[in-house]
Amino acid sequence: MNTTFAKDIKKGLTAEDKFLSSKYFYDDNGSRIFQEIMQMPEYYLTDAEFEILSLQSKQIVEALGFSEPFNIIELGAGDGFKTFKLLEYLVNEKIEFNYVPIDISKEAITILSAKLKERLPKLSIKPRVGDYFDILKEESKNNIPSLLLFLGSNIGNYQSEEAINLIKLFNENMNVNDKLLIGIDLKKNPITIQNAYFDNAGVTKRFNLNLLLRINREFNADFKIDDFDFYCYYNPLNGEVKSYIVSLKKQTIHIEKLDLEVEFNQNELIWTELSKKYSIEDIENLADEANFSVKNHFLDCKHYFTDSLWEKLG
Ligand code: AVI
Repeated sequence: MNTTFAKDIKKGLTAEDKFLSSKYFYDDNGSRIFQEIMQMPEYYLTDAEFEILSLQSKQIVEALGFSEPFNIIELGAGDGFKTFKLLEYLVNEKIEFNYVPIDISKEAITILSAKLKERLPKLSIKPRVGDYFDILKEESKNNIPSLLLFLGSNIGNYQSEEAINLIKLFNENMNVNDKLLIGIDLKKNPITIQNAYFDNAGVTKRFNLNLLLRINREFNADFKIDDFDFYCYYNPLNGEVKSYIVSLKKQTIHIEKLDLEVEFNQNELIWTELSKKYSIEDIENLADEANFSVKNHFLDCKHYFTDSLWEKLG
């Protein structure tokens, strides 16, 4: 049994205001649904970041200012689809570098490596499966200049304090002058944001409810999916999209392997996800707090998204 997951379910479902963390969305099925989300026209984030890396790779590489061979270390590489454009540019320009994709999913890393070997045979790739920080610490010891990639607006899924702590941890495991390219979704017309998360086809609803199916499977629970719905809203005042699972009736759920019964009132919520949006000023404050200086913001043409380049200060 996954014991941290077990503890988190117990804690979240016995709390006054129920919650479950979106980090548990990504079992094999959830990862597949997330791929579907990234292909939805409403989910502009993926296209915007793809555009940045397709059209501005040259500028990004020039801004790095590395004069010797370097490492590109990608945290949570996933399918590596976006990164491909940056890698392709570097290979075509015959710039010497080594690509180190890190992911906790062995399956994701195997698929990514196979795909890259086929499409970019000249790429030097050193895939790693495991915990970001263990690997980052190891890599920083060999003193090769490094560019860390933390793309896809993953930082948006962390609450303010956690986001700062995570970036501070990146900083502690980097060398002075190393760079971080961080993908962040920007504040924009609230309707555009709302539509990206409350999609008409209900893909994001499936993504959320899959978490209940996962708990059924891994902990012998009896959530009936039809008795739950999905709700989310964007608050433009604080930049937060919050997502919830809604119990459609008063019901009791049994989670056998946790020896737990969970009571739900009609319309009771489980908070599942935060997807935070930032302004450029918010981003600069975040960098500042974690001892980085911001070198550039690379925006897409609609100014929906930024890949911001930060440098670790001495
Ligand atoms: C992975 N993460 C940045 C996505 C986001 O936009 O918060 C996950 C997601 N949730 C709903 N749609 C996409």
